[in-house]
Amino acid sequence: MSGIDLLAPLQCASATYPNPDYPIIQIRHDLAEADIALHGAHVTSYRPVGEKEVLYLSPDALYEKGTAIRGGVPICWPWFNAHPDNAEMPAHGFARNRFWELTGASESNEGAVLTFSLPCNEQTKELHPYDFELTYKVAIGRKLELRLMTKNTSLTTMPVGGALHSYLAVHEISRACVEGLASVDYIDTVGSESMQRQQEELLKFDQEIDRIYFNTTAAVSLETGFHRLVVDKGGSDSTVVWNPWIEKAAAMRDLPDDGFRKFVCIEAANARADVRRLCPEGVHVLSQTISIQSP
Ligand code: TA6
Repeated sequence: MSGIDLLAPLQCASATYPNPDYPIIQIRHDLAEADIALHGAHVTSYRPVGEKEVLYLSPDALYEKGTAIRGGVPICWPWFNAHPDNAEMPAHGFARNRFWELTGASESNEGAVLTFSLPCNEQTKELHPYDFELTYKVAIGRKLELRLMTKNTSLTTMPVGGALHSYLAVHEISRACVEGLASVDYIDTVGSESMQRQQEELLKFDQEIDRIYFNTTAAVSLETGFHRLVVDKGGSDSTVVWNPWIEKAAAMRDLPDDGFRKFVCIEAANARADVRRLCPEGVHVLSQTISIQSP
């Protein structure tokens, strides 16, 4: 039985939210199930029918206006990580910290498609002094397809950075492995000094990993211990891979101390030199497609 239950109350481990002011959209389709919080247009769960959950969602995630949900797919926009000029600004921009509008929902034999929009207003202009149209299309089926479309409706050129910051569930971090970045140069941002290095064949996890791979448009694969995921992208020449490891995880109030063992973030990004500059009426689409590789 298929269905899109719009604006269902949130049920989560840390609290039960009968609060209609924090709605979750629940998609139950013959091919896949997913949950999307209106806050941040935040996909918090995606599971093809007959498969295990693809996304990691922290059991300690906070569901409150202004705070990004820890896990799922946070939308980092219109900048990645720290604001380039003003350290007072929220990390990863403001799209993930406010309520979006649901502007479309449809379903077919292939799955369900939902469209969201983030209004441009005086509050956003205080953070990002431009007029824009920001639309997010989420297609749920045998794949999870995410498309973030930015249109510059200002009269001046607008910088657009960010990432689709996907938390991918793994059985045990020490057995997770990323393929597809061999020989790609990256910026290692762990520690006080960023270093440029080159990736060896496989990326495995035995320490904090916080890397911006640049000049790469390649799809990558992740061996999760549950399944092998293929993570493809568009509109991005930089891929970010992150795991906070022990110390950083212990310092995060919305992540269990051992939560780092259960996810790898693989992000389609426009980071550092890959920030786009949109002329008036220009459009940029950042996309990511996540699928389970069939055996
Ligand atoms: O994507 C990697 C990263 O930029 C890390 O440096 C870390 O800050 C992570 O994002 C999570 O950021 P958040 O603001 O969600 O805690």
